[in-house]
Amino acid sequence: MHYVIGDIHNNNKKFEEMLKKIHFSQEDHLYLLGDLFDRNSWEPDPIGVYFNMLKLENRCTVVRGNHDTWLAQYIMDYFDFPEKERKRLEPYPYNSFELIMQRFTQVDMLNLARQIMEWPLQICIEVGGVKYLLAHAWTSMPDRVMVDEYYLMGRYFSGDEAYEMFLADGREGYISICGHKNIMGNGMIWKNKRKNVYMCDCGCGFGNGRLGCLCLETKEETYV
Ligand SMILES: [Mn+2]
Repeated sequence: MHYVIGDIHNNNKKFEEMLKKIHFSQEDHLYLLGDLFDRNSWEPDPIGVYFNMLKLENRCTVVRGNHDTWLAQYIMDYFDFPEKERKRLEPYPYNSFELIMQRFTQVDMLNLARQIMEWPLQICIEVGGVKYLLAHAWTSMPDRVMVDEYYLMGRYFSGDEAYEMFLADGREGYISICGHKNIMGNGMIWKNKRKNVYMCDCGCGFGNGRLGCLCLETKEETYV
């Protein structure tokens, strides 16, 4: 089976719980829709999320989210800055940088940042004869490559009208699956009437949120 999981946001406990609940096996493949890091004020575990993702090896594909990008860019900027002057840098506005700094060396951190920046902004896959576009905030037709912010930020980049149109119509010939925003604020995967857009962020970064998982073959939704 092919599974898609939205924004994990440092919630390693729910990530592990989900893999157990869907009985994720050697034959399965997992797509993560970005925003693995930041948020979760009660039990944040960015390194746990990262190692669990690494453990899945080639059974896991990650598309990059805005928070992943911001973290990677901050890490690179931080170590580019002369050591004595780093105190003058604005602190990273979320918790992941500080938490990872407590355990990773400079080399580890820069490797993490480089790896994050290699995660694609959009992937196009075919499962059971159906074509899918997977991106963090919204998708483009594969032959129309847009700037990073387009895929990372969705409505903030494009304006509300274009975003509403995307949610209503999707992309012709594809099922689009994104994360980034829990559309109804109810901790559920959202889908449009045409069933060609699925929004999988279920608010996992927030105390009352959940982690959602969509199975591509069955369209079954699983929540923890
Ligand atoms: Mn996001």
